[in-house]
Amino acid sequence: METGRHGEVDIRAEPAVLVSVRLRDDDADADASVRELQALAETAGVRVVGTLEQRRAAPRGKTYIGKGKVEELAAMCRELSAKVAIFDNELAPSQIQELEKALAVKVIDRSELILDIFANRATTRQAQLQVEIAQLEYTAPRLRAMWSHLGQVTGGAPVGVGTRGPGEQQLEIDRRIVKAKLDKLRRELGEIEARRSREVLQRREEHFTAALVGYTNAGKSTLFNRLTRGGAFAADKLFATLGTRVEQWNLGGGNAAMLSDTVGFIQRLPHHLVASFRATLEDAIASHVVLIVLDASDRSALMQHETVTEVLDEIGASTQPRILLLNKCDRMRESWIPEDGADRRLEEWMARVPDAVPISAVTGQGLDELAARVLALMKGDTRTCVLSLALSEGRAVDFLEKRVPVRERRWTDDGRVELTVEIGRRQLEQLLSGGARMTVDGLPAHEGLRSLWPPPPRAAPVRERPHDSFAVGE
Ligand SMILES: Nc1nc2c(ncn2[C@@H]2O[C@H](COP(=O)(O)OP(=O)(O)OP(=O)(O)O)[C@@H](O)[C@H]2O)c(=O)[nH]1
Ligand SMILES: [Mg+2]
Repeated sequence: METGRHGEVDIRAEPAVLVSVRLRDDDADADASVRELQALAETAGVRVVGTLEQRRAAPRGKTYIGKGKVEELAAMCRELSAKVAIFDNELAPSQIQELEKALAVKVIDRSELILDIFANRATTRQAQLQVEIAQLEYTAPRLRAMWSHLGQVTGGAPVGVGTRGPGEQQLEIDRRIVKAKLDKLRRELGEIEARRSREVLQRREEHFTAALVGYTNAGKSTLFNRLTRGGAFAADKLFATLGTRVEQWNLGGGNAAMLSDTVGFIQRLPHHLVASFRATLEDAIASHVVLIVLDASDRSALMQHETVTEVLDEIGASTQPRILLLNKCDRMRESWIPEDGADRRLEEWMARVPDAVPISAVTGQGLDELAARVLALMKGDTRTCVLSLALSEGRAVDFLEKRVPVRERRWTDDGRVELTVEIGRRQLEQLLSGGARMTVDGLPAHEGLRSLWPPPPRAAPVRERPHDSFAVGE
């Protein structure tokens, strides 16, 4: 079925002009935005033949850009034989209609471009469904504009409030078809998500989980492949990764965490996509620690960092510790030197976020420190205590011998072993939640745990948050 994307555009086939309107006099941001639109267009396979920029205090209602600019753009499209104009700004359906009429080319906006990239990249069923739902939701409101437009060009009955021309009837039919299709897709996606959700929670129960998150192209998949046995697709493209991958990450000393790699973020992500991809980000939301991968060599690193922390807060990944990784340290020098010639970017980041870790996923710089930091978080606060276990608790004894410094061993006559260990809180909790039976300093295990790490005198008031069930018990 034709979903009414105001006439399907194969944006890869036709030469395109990029249009960027700067609403504020904020050059740094606007430059980054134009560069990003360019990168998005390249990723989508668009052949860009020209770029038009305009400064405006506010968008002009009917066509977004001013009348003179519309004429200039029309002339530019004619001269360059462009068939598509891609706007960096979000356009209303009626603005697209007006612009297409005036320019005689296809007009799409940034959201639609991103949706197009996602649609071409989605390989898992979950990602495909997410994209399809977002596209239907995004284009459904445009149906009215499309049909009223059609009414005019075909000379059909005028379509306005209170009239029911042929376009209006068709619109109703299309709406119903779209709604039925959306219901069906949402049901299928719901089933996949429920299954994934169970997996995520189970993984969290059984392992210490770390999630790589960050702006698109920051180097998450490259880092993931370096830290684990790999398998993630990494490329110099925006949105190379659209699904989630999880692999074991050896932290040293027999300790391992489960590491996840996922879809990257971008500023002004179409909000339908955020909603659709929330489930893909579930690993990050539920993880014990969030590792923010930042391309510190990128000129827009500040904006990218802001975007990432905003999205993390928005999706509810705000209870666990975050570690900022200043990636691509190896190419700081070659990437860009500030005007005064002195590159102090790393120092500035370290001043801003003192516990950030400079790394390079390519050369391996800083990755030992990263593992040590995550291991420390995984162990939690350590204490020395005596654990007494029945010899039949083979798995637990094995865990302790492999992962925890054991200071003393004593076998008692009643078939038990007493181990004096230096153990982290999380490790002890993990043993107990795995069903190990033991005493801690002669006390029943949970009582012993509480006496080693007494709860704070009065619990802080619990704030209502949708994801409190995932809160980390560090
Ligand atoms: N020089 C250098 N390049 C890097 C480093 N890390 C990643 N890259 C390059 O950056 C590009 C993007 O890497 P990816 O790992 O695909 O990035 P990503 O964050 O997974 O991107 P998305 O999946 O699109 O969100 C690739 O060309 C990598 O080779 C690094 O530490 N140094
Ligand atoms: Mg990736």
